[in-house]
Formats: sequence, C-alpha cells, structure tokens
Amino acid sequence: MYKLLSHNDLDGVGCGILAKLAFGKDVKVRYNSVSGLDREVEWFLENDDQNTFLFITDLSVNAENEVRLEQFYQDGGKVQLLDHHKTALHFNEYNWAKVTVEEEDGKLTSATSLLYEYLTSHHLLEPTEAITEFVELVRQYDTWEWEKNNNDRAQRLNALFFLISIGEFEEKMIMRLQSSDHFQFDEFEKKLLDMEEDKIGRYIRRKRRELVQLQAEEYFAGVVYAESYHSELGNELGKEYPHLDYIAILNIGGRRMGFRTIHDHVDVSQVAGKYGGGGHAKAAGCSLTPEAYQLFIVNTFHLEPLREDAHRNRYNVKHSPFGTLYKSRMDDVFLLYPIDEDTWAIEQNYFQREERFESFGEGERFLKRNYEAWLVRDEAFVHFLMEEVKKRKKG
Ligand SMILES: [Mn+2]
Repeated sequence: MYKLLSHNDLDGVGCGILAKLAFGKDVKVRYNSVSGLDREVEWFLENDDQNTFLFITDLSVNAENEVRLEQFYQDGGKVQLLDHHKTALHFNEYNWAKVTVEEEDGKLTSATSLLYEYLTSHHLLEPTEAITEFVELVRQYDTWEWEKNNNDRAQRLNALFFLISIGEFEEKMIMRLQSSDHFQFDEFEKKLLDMEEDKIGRYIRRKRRELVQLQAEEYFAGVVYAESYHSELGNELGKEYPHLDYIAILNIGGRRMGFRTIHDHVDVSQVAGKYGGGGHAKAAGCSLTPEAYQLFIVNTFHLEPLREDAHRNRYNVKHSPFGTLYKSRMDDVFLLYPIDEDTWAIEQNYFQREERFESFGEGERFLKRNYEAWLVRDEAFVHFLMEEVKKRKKG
C-alpha cells in the first residue's frame, strides 16, 4: 500500500492525480493545508500500517516530525518527501527527502513535476504525452512561468481547479489523462472559464481601489483584504503599483496572510518567515500572528486607499519630455520632468526640489513612496499649465 500526503493546492493535487494514475486503488491520498500536514504525519506514524510507503509532496514537516520520520526510516520504514520550496532545502540531508528548487537546466520545479520524474524514473508510471502536458501546465502555474510564456492554459487549469471540488477535479483529470492523447479542456469548461475570467477581472478592479500603502521596516507594502484569487490579485496589483516592494493579502476569516512580489530585489519568503511562515521568493504566506495583526491590520485600518493613476490621458502621460503631473492627498502638486537625457527633477508646488533621479521611473517611485501621489487627469494638467502661465506673466 501507498499513502500520499500532499498540499491542497493545484500543485499538491497534481501529485495526488499522478499517484492515483500510478497506483490506482493501492494508494490513499490526503490533501492538507500547510498547518494540517503534521497532524496527518503523526497519525500515520502512530496508527497506520507501518509497511505502507509514505509519500509527502509539496509540503514539509515540522522539527518533531522530521526526527520521527528519520527514526521511522532508520527502522526500515518507507518514506519519500518531495518538495520544491526553498525553505525546505535542509531536508536534503536525509536519504528519504529530496528537495529541488531548480532543475539543472535552470527550469523551476513544482512538486508535481518532481513526483512525475520520480514515478517515471522508478518505472511506477508510464509517461504519456497527455500526462507530460498536464504536469507542465501545473509546473508553469505553480512557478509563475506561465506569465512569462503567456501560457493562459496554465492559469485556466488553476481556475478550473477552484471552480469544482477537489474530488471532481481529480476524477475528471484522471479520466482525461487515461483516455486522451493530449490534454485539453472540453467545450463546457471553456465556457465556464471564460465567465470566470470576467469575474476575476471585475474582482481585481474592485480590490485595486481598496489597496493601502504601508511602510514596514525597509519595505513598502501594499495591503489588501481578499479571500480569493490571491495569485492573480498579487500579480495584478504588483504590476499596477511597481513602487511597492510587495503586496500583502489578508484573509481575516482564515487568519492567514499571503505575500506576493513581482520584484527580484525582494524575497517574500523571508518577509513571511518573520511571522513564522514561508514559501517562495515571489509568493509566500503565514498565519496571522498577533504581531502581523498589529502591523498589517491595526496600523493600516485608518489609512485611505491609494489613488489610482489616471488611465486615459493624452497629455499628462508618463515619461513625457514636457513633464508629468502628480498630486498628493495633501493637495501638493508635483511635476516630474527631465533636465537632460538621464537626469529627472521634481517641482513641488512650483518650487524645484533638490533630488535628482536617473530615470523617470525612479522619480515616480520617489513620489509614490513618499507622497502616495497619483497621476492626475488631463483636465487638472491643463489647469496647472494655465496657472503656471499666469504666474509667469505676473512674475
Ligand atoms: Mn507547489
């Protein structure tokens, strides 16, 4: 017999699907949250048939279970942990664990791709084109590579995963992978996914208007409350507000929070680590500890959301050689303009500030981080220019 304990997200369930394809009725699969795994491992060690081969995928155990599993292994127990989270790399010192973040060719791994590699190389599962395609979609979704590759099929697979129950998803995928030459969505799923996409778009637009800015130690964070679509939301908000180092997404009901970043200079697994969590450089999470609650909720509850940049301007546009106009909630007006090819300066309420910036982006980052300024609409820009002309005449 086999038992697989895995994560309850798409990558974790991808592992369950592969295990069922390989072992059929001989495997019991249980999906867990990050915090639920350790109870399951304890239960297995205390109650399950000790001849069962235990797989743990996409999750890692705590220090106590680390010791227990090593003992279990030394006593002849069969266990294999496969994970791809950087925070789990120290498990590689054990014979029963293999943690790989990146393949030799530089491709990021996912738990599903690691288990597929394991099962096929141990001749427990015959590779097929359909399974290979499915595994690659899961891997691209889990590592965000789909974004770079514009592979929206990977995102749609994850959307489908959330539209139906885990049990239904497993059953559909197993049937499909056993009977099709290629991995495909059916017509009904395509229709559903189109509707879901529209819904996510509306949800993100609403959340964009709720984002508040917080300076937390050396970083600027965007803070938003959301129960669903964390990945999509973190990514969209990150791109909309590139001056923020990361986006913190609060799920009060679940007493958890997620961290997402689009930047390479921030490792959000370290930020989450401060509050007892972990994850990847670009996506991580933690429980809402009292400390995190104080910083991200109590400290931000009174704040007003960031104002969005005007989107449909023709004149007041970014990178303009004539200058770009911003405004703050204190009614300060800022004109960001180039002095020469690679020097930008800021006029605040018609007075030039001392700072110099090497690019437009740096200047804008300064304004947004320090003043939460937003790009004003064309009308306000024209009004500003007319006032300036009047002042010059008087002056
Ligand atoms: Mn994963």
